[in-house]
Amino acid sequence: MNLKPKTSNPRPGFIFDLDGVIVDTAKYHYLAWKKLANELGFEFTEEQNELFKGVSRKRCLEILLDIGGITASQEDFDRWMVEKNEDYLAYIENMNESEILPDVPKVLEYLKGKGLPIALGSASKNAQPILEKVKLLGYFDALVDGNNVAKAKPDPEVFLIAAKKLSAKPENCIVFEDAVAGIQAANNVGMASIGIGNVKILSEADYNFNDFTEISLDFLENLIEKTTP
Ligand code: B16
Ligand code: MG
Repeated sequence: MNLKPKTSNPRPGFIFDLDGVIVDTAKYHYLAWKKLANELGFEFTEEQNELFKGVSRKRCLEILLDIGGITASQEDFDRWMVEKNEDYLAYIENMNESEILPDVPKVLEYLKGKGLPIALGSASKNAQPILEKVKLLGYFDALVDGNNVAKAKPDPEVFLIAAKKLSAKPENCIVFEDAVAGIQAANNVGMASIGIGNVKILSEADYNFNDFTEISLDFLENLIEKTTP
């Protein structure tokens, strides 16, 4: 009998960013930062808020203070970090499933149905309670968020930890991101990058979609074959 050794394709790993990909929490981050800016005596526009996408809370405050031309003591800095987060938590307190971005559950359901591993790769320290509020936590095999990483995107640390937790090789991972820094982080380690949002801003991504309604199941099927040949 000719017994050939069994070979199997490597498993793809799917990694989702949170804010701007799964839920539109950017508007709540904006309101909380704007409130702080106004209290400190200056304006903060939605356009400036674009700079804050995918960026850690600490870095956001540094940018905000630069915009306002404010030099803060360590004590003030720490107090404003807490204040912003408390305001943000108040905004998201009543979040529910209605705030999931369109067709995200369709994609998660499809991947789950195929038994493919899914991770979260987010800069937010509030990721888990948000996933609980919108009732999507059960789809995720691993959560990697702002509490688990030392280096911010575009450093790939968050996605590399996620790949490891999914037992997937980086080159077999597929990342959904709405921030340029996140796309760069995925590209830096050879992960397939899918930009969700404005193609002009996310032109470095391997694939671009305005949102998940544009992502067909055929596209995902082909992508899985390409990523795990
Ligand atoms: P938190 P993501 C990021 O989440 C947001 O895009 C960014 O605006 C925010 O400052 C950062 O999380 C930290 O959030 O204050 O909740 O820890 O897009 O990487 O999922
Ligand atoms: Mg994001």
